[in-house]
Amino acid sequence: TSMIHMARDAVARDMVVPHYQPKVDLVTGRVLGYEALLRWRHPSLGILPPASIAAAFEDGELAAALTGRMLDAVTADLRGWLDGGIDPGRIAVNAAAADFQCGDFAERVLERLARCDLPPERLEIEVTETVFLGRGAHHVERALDVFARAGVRIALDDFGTGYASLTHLKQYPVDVIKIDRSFVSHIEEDAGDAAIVDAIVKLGTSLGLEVVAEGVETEGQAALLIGHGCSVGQGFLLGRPQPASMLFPDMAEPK
Ligand code: G
Ligand code: G
Ligand code: NA
Ligand code: MN
Repeated sequence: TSMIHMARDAVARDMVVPHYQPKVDLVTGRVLGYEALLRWRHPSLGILPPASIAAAFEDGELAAALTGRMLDAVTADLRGWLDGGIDPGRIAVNAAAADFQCGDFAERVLERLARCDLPPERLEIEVTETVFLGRGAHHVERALDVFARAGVRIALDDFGTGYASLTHLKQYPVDVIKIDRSFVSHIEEDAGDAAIVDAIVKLGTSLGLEVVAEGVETEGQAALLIGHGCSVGQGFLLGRPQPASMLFPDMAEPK
């Protein structure tokens, strides 16, 4: 498809850039880290969201190439920040189901970190439950164990929208669950959504996990989340995804 061609082009011509969205302590306002979100810098159309190349994430080779580009960019940015005396906290990168097909995804990631002399604790890998269903599913358990032993944290993204989530929490070394935006958006007016958020927070907390609310857009939502015991959030209220150069404007852009 033309989308696949566009994605190949983006990879080949190095037009993949991360935008960083802060993860914030809802009580103190402190930034705890950032999620790197893929953006495609199109030569004439400008900055495009990942939906514009969504099909690429279904293609094993391309998806892995896109994640590789993201990891290269993120490790370079992180190295630059640390060298410049800036502590951006922990950086999360999204992995697709296809990333696990190669069987040595975790080793490849750790190698990239080592090459930039970055501690694995600086990185978080976000996966959705689709990784447990994709073609690389049989590699996922070992990969997550390799990450866990190295100190890379694992976040379960879009939590609550998949299936068999509870088994996954028990079976895999998950550190963080991210409550899907669809539950958070209506927490103020929908008692059902509020009950689901409350249950996820209780579940995560009692399992010793960090619980992050996605898509926090209003002060009212933030206040309710704190009331439900969820003290970490991400969303437009707290900060929009921004290019590296705009995160720490006092610092020269890392080369
Ligand atoms: O802003 P947003 O449009 O970035 O993201 C849309 C979707 O794309 C989200 O579900 C997000 O998790 C996913 N996504 C963003 N960046 C990446 C990436 O680098 N790799 C993968 N696999 N998914 C990403
Ligand atoms: O699936 P994932 O959680 O990685 O999706 C991240 C996506 O959500 C990105 O497209 C990002 O731009 C978007 N996003 C982040 N914060 C908000 C928000 O507060 N509201 C909405 N509608 N989208 C958000
Ligand atoms: Na994500
Ligand atoms: Mn999500």
